[in-house]
Amino acid sequence: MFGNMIMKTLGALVLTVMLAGNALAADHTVRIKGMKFQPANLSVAAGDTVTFVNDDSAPHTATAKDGSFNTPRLGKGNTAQIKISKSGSFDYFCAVHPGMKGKIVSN
Ligand SMILES: [Cu+2]
Repeated sequence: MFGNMIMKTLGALVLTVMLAGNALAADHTVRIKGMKFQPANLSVAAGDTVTFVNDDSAPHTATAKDGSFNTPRLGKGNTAQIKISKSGSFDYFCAVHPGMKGKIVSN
C-alpha cells in the first residue's frame, strides 16, 4: 500500500516534468524581407521550432548547409515551420538567391 503511494507520486512527478518540457519548446519567427533573413542570427534551444515568413514578392527558401532543414520555395506571404531538434550551429541560405545567408545557433 505504501509502495503504491510512492509509485503514484513518482508517476505524477514524471508527468509534470514531461509537461514542463513540452511547455519550454518555443517557436521563433524569421521574416524574409528586402532579400534578407531578419534576424540573420537567431539563438534557439534544441526542440524549438522556427517559422519563416516571406514578406518579399520574390520566392525564397531557408536551406541548411548541412541538410538539417529545408523549407519549400515560399511565395509572397507564405510560411514554413522547421524544427531544430539538436544543438549546434546551422548556417543556412536561400536556394533561389544563394547570397542570402542566415544562421541559427541551438543550445
Ligand atoms: Cu531568396
